[in-house]
Amino acid sequence: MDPRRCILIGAPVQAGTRRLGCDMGPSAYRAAGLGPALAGLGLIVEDRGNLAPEPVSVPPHPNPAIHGLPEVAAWTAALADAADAAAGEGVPIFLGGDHSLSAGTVSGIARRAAREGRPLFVLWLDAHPDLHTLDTTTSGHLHGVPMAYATGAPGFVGYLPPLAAPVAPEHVCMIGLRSVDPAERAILRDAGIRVHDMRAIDESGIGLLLAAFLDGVAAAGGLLHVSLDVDFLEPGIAPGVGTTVPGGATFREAHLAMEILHDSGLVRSLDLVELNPFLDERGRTALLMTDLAASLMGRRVLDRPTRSF
Ligand code: EXY
Ligand code: MN
Ligand code: MN
Ligand code: MN
Repeated sequence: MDPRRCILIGAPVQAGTRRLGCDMGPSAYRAAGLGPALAGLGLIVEDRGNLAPEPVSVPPHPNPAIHGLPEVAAWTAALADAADAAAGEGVPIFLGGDHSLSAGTVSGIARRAAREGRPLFVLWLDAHPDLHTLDTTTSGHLHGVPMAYATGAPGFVGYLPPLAAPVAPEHVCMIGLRSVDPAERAILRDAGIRVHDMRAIDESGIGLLLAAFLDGVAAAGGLLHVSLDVDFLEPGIAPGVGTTVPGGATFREAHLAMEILHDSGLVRSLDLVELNPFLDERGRTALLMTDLAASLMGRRVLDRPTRSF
């Protein structure tokens, strides 16, 4: 596996939300210049285009709210295989697509980590914990369930693909939470997931919180998957998302997090999720996410001059 090889995999997943537009995400990242930005850092970039999953059949679920379950099941299977394979060659970067895609990417990387005999850790940068099960979701939007699935919560068997290796909740760190539903709150309380909400960022600084988690990953000899949801960011700087929540991470906090992740050398795979180009303003969110991904993947001595949008 070559850590300087970036493997771009488009995942135009839309089924996880009724708000249309996320399926345009991969195109927006390409238009924003993600490939050239990474190549400009001296990295090897391979864009494998967009995945197109084979349809699967899934029985109807008793929760009548649920939307898009067969499509999410198909994406989960395809993305798990893609993540497992690509992580053996380089660092896969998944261009979403809504956050339901992480059911596939996290479970696929977990399968690879288990084969390599190493623990998988997940850094979840999001306003939401995405910890609903198929039974607790009231919106029925499956972008709200991927972490419950990937950590082996009950109720997914027979609906989403069987998990080869559930992620240990103690290996998950969520930073940026500020919108948590009651059912998710109960899971968070009991599961042992490490959670740093926005107040913790305000009080301690994102650098200290992240460094403490990364020390644990390094000490355990773990692999790290990072899942970056656009709504982790303050909506004023990242309007291109369907689930804006005020009070998110600032430009500097997000960049610092990416730079610390880069310096750690621990990141094995990355999701860029929830970008909705239809809601964006002249591509500014796509450009910011592209800059953040570049800061995570490579070190720049000086930041580039501000680009006009
Ligand atoms: N918790 C809410 C729901 O389940 O509908 C909102 C989920 C939003 C999920 C976004 C992607 O992070
Ligand atoms: Mn999310
Ligand atoms: Mn979110
Ligand atoms: Mn920077």
